[in-house]
Amino acid sequence: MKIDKNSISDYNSQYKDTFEQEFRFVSDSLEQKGLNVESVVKKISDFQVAIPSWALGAGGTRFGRFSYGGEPSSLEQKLNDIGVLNALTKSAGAVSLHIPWDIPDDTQAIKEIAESHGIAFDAMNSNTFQDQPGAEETYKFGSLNNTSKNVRDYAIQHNLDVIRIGEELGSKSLTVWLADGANFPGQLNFQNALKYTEDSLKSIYQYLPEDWRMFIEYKPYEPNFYSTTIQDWGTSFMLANACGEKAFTLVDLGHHLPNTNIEQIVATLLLKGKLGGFHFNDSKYGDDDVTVGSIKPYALFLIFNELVYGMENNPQNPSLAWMIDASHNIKDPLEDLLQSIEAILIAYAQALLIDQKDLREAQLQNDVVKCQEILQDAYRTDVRPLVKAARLKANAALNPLDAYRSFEVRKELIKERGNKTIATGL
Ligand code: LRH
Ligand code: MN
Repeated sequence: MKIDKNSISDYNSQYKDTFEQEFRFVSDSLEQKGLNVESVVKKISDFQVAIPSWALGAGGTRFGRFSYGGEPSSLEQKLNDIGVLNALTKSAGAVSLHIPWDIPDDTQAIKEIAESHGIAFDAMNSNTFQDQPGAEETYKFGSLNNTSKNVRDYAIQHNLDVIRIGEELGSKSLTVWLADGANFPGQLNFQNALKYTEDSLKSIYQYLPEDWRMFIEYKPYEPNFYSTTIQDWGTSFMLANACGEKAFTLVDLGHHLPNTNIEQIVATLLLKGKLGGFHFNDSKYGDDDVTVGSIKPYALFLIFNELVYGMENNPQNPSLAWMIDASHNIKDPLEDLLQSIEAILIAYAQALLIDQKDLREAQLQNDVVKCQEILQDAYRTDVRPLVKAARLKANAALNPLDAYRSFEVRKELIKERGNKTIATGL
């Protein structure tokens, strides 16, 4: 299933007039406030978020999985599905692969397919949280933190294999997330577990190509329910510093205990030049991995406020890796991803409307009320016409989700692939 430019412009033609009215209304009021609308629209259209290769099929939980029909059953088909997302949004110009779920059979062919859809290869993800058939070692009691040197070496070697595959594809970064931890008090010597993890990460870091980065992803719990060795941003930050200047902390929005102030963590990591990137999703309780902006859109906006500030004031922090990490238990995976992309672009656009100079002055005067008014004025602005303008500029669909439905993409995919295909991943 491929969506060509003409279908997109035909589709847009029916919405052009309404869009122009909406856009003129919001851009006039923003220009009156002295905002450069054109530069905001440019920043939105330049924003590319990587699609997780493990979230193109129906996700599931231990209580069940409801298949979705037309799911991609190969890496080629996954790239074609991301191609559909990118044709509709022109914001999904990258994929983040998970190994071994997505080992390319023919690297050259995979690169050509990706290129044909304008998709780059973002961070590679290693997997030392599952045993593969015929595996020489088991990760049941951990991987990089395991008391067995054989298991640690086995896990280190896997990460080196992932880097090698990534190099062939043109990726420039490795994400390491470890399920390592314990389910019961007394099960683990915390200090040894952390020392083994640090030494193992350093071993992987030594093999990191010169122009690569390593992202260390933290998580408080699951699948271990008493302790996780890399449980929070502080531990990841400490390990990234121990490894070196090419190692950074990766913030998965779902990996925080309830009511954690994530925007403050983001500000701290930016100041220290150690923020590598994001796994965007949303959650109400745990690592729910639901649609971005579906539960706490204001929290996402506050995070983007820190990111916009950081991108203007923290040259010490390199450019960030933007990735989605979600699981689709009941929604059409592609519709869910389109909603997540929309939520990310809206939060970014709202944050770009914040008058950072005004905010700084109000903060210096401790005018607490004015500080909140400045933030909420931006948050309460309907920026959707700006996001649409960015799409039109990139020949994408004005309303990607509506276009997806009017092109009957899922129906086409089921016709092509049938109802029984199952995508690798979560
Ligand atoms: C762990 C995680 C990690 C991935 C996995 C698919 O919860 O967020 O980023 O490896 O999900
Ligand atoms: Mn993640």
